[in-house]
Amino acid sequence: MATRKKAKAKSATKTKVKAKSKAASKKVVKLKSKRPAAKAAGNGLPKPSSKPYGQAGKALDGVKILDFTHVQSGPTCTQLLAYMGADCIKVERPGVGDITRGQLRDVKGADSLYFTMLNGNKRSITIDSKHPKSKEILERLIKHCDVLVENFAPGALDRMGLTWDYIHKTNPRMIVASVKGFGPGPYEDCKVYENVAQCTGGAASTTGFREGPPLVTGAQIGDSGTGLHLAFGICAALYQRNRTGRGQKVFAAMQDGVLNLARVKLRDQQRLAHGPLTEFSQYGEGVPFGKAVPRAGNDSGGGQPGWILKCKGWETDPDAYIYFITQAPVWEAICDLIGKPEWKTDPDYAKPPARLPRLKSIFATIEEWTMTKTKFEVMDLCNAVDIPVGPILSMKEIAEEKSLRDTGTVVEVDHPTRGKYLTVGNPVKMSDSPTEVTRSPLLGEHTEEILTKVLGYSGKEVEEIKGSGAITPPQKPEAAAA
Ligand code: CAO
Repeated sequence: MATRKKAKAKSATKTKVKAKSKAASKKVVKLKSKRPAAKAAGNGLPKPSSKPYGQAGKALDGVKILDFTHVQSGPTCTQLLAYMGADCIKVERPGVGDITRGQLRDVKGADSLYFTMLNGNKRSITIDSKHPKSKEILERLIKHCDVLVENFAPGALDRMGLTWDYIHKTNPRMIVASVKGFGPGPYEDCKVYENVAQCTGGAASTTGFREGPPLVTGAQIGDSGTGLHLAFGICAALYQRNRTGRGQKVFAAMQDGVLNLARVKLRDQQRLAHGPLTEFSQYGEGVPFGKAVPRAGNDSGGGQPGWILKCKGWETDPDAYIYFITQAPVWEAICDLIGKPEWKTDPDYAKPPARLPRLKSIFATIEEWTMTKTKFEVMDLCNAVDIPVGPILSMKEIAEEKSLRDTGTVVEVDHPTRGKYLTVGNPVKMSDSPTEVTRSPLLGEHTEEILTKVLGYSGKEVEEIKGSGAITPPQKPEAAAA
């Protein structure tokens, strides 16, 4: 019975579809003469732009971000979106601003590099979000923007009155994107900084040398890494909104972000159940494995063994080292280059499994060769025969590297109070959405511009708002008395 019902319904639908498609095909024929081909193709996309690449606007042109971020994780996310063309309106506390403006200051009276390098391409408005008058300003901002991004401590946004229910009611199209330290669970209410995330996301326990304590890494995988994850989620939510018409919550926990980047270590944890991790030098040294993935020093995390080796000058230059990968397909080239041609046929060295128990002595032999050359000479000689190696580049060398300047990965920006500084441009290059990096805003630099040009307040209203104290720093007691 049910099957027959289904069949009936199916045939009814078929008839409807047929009728519809008949009507539609009639319509298409009618439109064909008037409409461009892309429309007629029915893929929903506009006709391909005839403008040259790079001159058809930016990827996120028209996207408006209400940026409630501070410190590093959130600002990384919104800076990337701004690099892609989004209009990023950063809300800061009057007189104070993002705490990083004053942290690790190198130039007296100027915003720190910590702040300037994470807040380029944005506009700054100061609003005391807890002031009664600010409710109306924030409401206008919420109605105007597409995405609210925040990385306050858990509960802080709600305490400002900006709950999901309120935001969603005010602007159902608004995407609300948050970074927090942890997802739901025992630690969900905790404040979290970079290294807390590295330690709880599996990075620290697997970084460092076996004999030493856990180590954090210099790359900000907890902060910038999670900002990057959040930016990805926001772009996907914007895309989905094109179909659904509604916003959604986008949430990235720093612990999850770090774990995602440490995924190969969770892989190794499961492999441990089936025997020792043979690519770890610990295996060759005969040191038994414990219950959890150990720290692997400079062992390669993949299937091609590698290690960091000294190069000429290592006695005085802390960065005169190179990462050397004994990639199996180029093993014979390695043997020739380091003067060990006999290893090509020696059964103890010729095949990768035979090499695994003796990696330590193999790398010691290769190091005897690398120590006779500078890291750049090793790089040139190895790459000439397709051996993958990586010189340890210091931050000084990276800052001065011409090719990174040429590609816009390292950019020099001018700033009114601190002068010229270097920042990292967009690490993602897009052929039709070029990035122009602009300096970070001064605190509240765009407050009036945003109130009048974006939110439509009159000059008189702006003066009233100023007088209310909603966008100005609270008066010091002495000043108030004077
Ligand atoms: N007007 C008025 N008040 C404002 C304001 C504004 N424009 N902007 C922020 N505030 C208030 C907040 O409302 C909050 O007040 P309450 O706690 O009284 O409600 C207060 O400033 C402090 O916010 P916070 O708790 O987020 O800041 P913190 O310095 O104490 O903590 C941090 C910083 C990073 C630990 C915390 O924000 C956090 O855990 N964030 C989530 C995880 C994260 O992103 N960590 C990465 C940080 S980068 O290393």
